[in-house]
Amino acid sequence: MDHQGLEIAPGALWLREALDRPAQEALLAAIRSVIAAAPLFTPRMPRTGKPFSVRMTNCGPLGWVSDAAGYRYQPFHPDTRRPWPAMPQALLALWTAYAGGAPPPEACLVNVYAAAARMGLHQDRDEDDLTAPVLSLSLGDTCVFRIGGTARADPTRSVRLASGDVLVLGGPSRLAFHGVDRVIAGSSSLIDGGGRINLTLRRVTVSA
Ligand code: MD3
Ligand code: FE
Repeated sequence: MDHQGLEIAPGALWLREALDRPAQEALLAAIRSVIAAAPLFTPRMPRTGKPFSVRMTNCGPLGWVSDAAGYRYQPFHPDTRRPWPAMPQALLALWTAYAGGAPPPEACLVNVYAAAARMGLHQDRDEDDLTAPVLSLSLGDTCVFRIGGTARADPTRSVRLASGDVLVLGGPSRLAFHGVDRVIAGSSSLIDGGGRINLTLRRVTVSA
């Protein structure tokens, strides 16, 4: 696991095909077991209750959930009320390789995109520790990912995130606005029936 990466925004490192096909297949199988234990759910916007187009679940000690009551991290699944399953070892290995010595990740969000799903431009700031980077891994169909600056009106650039690509968002990019404009159907053979899965590893709490 050694990769130079391309800096697509200050502190945002794009590691193309950081995982080869066999490693992607192994990780996909691990994520299928996560989903079997912690079924996908549809997050909803706070207040309005409007559903996201992405479905999601989590693994690790904490999971991010969103419903009419608000956004939060919690240690259990919102429907089953059971603890989230453990993070696959392969994800912890990626964190060790690329997160620059940050304390271990506590949450891995699993976002599942059908062909028409997208994610509007947003910032991720629900974590208490905003000094650790976020690490993202893409599986399946390529998407058009957009990243800007720390103000919503800042200029953006887009890159196509393909299966096996890792993004490390540290430094100023940790608070950059970002989103997924669209998924390119038919661009990968990894997932039967198509679609895209994105995994984001996060440190949530400030370690002692
Ligand atoms: C930049 N996920 O889960 S991954 C999210 O493809 C999220 O599912 C997108 O945005 C997805 O919050 C984008 C790349 C990513 C993830 C987290 C970031 C970029 C980020 C946090 C801060 C800045
Ligand atoms: Fe995000």
